[in-house]
Amino acid sequence: MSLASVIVETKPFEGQNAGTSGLRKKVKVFMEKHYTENFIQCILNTLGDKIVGSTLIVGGDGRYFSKQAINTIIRIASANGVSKLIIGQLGLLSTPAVSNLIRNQKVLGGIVLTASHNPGGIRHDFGIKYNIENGGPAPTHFTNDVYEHTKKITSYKFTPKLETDRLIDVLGTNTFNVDGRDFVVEVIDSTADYVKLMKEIFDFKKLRTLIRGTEQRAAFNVLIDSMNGVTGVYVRRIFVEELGASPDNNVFRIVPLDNFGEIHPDPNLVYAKDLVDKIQANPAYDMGVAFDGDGDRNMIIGKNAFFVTPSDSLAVIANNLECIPYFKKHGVRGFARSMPTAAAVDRVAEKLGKEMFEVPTGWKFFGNLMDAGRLSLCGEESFGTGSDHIREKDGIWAVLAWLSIIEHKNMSIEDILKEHWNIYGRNYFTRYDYEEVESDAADKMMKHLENFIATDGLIGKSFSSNGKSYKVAKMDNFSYVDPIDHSVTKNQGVRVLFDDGSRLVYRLSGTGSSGATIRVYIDSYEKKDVLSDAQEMLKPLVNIGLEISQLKQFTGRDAPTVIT
Ligand code: VG1
Ligand code: CO
Repeated sequence: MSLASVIVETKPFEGQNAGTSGLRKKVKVFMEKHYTENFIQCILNTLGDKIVGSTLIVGGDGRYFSKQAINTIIRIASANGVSKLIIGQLGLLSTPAVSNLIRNQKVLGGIVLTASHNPGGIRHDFGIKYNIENGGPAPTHFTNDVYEHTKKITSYKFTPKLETDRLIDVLGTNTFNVDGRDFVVEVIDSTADYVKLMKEIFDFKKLRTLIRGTEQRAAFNVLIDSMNGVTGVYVRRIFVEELGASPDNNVFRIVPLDNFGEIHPDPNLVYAKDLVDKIQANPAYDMGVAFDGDGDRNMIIGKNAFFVTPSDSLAVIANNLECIPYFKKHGVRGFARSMPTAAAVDRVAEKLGKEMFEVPTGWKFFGNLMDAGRLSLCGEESFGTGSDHIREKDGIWAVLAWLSIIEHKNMSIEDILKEHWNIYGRNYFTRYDYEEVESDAADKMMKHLENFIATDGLIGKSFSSNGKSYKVAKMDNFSYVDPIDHSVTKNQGVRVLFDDGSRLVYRLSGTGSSGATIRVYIDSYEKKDVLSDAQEMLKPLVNIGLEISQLKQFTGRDAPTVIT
């Protein structure tokens, strides 16, 4: 039977513009009549003629409203002439798995249904992100085009009679006829392709020996926390089934829940406190790991919850790539980090004679460099690490990379870090987040800072706190020229650069769904004194950062919501 599509009249909604990583709003906003439909149609409108006969990947972290959104996508895509949708079973695909599928199935792109580390459930956040042919997040010019479409949309195409009920629950291929054309929905195993990729990159045999132990070497005891997010299904397949980890003692919260069990699925010391407590309480654990909702972020801690900053994690991986088979085979090109990320990896790049890039916050800025063959490994201070095996950051990849290094070096995480600092010195780093600040107050604070830039007001000025003094050498608002397509991205964060190389960065988050989140990044390099407590070490700079920005005065906040 052929199904007929219809044209549904609609009106534009305000504010359908992507932030750092897709459109993120409260679930109740996505539930408004036509809201989700409009946005999906506008993605397809932006793709234009390419959409007819195309294949798209669809999946996400399984958060509340995913199923409804997938049903909408099926009905709108079919009506617009898309030939095929490849959907993860139950709608589950981690963000890295989507990136991989787009690449290995050689399709036009993918729609990722996630608000990542933002909380989920009916009262919380939902998100939609489009990834392009290379598997990476759509670049700014694309998301700007989508936004322009959302401002003038008058109708969308829809196939109302296409029966989607339970369609994504069962593996298999379903063929429909819409307006006389075949339209296929293929429901695939969420993990198969991704597991295959990981097996090509890493030596699973060695890693299994590490996890299980041998007669000569005790088992390396990990505790992996999926925080009730989508990585649970991958953790079970990879760590339990392939690498022999114990389902009872080595993994927890590995069943994806649509509200993440009402926790904030953000792997940092505050929101992954359960993991930190468990590792602290049980010294038998050698490593603790947590992921975010959609599986692109990772946090690594060692025995007794020894914390590895993501900036250091990146540098250590960069310094040890030779123990990962993928890099032996493909060679190592350049390295990159987002601007607020501490420069630990820069020192490794210098020593190894690799190109080093500093890009704005957000993974979309790494894609061009990877496609041009200039970038192998990159990361962000926000718990994102990844390589050119795909075009998204990849939490599970990062953990397998760490395990490969540990297997190779036969050292504890803490000792690996200490060895690294002894060679390279240490970038002490901390980030203060002030979440859900009143937008107006946050804007005023940023204006106040920009005013210093405009007037050169701070250059040459010294600030002191707790007996330490810092002199401002330079101040700017970071802007980036893409070395490949020469596009310019401005206003990516106010930087105060001191003459000893220490640094303060201020920016507003682009992933929140209400109010504003102010992020203050504090970074200071020490050549010799590498074993101090980071918070103690950075206290003076933090105080100076608060003084310069007058954050308390503008926002009324005495303390940050999260310190990393
Ligand atoms: C945050 C992080 C950024 C990351 C982005 C998406 O953005 O700071 O480094 O790329 O989240 O990560 P912002 O604009 O809120 O600072 V995810 O795992 O939320 O897709
Ligand atoms: Co994420």
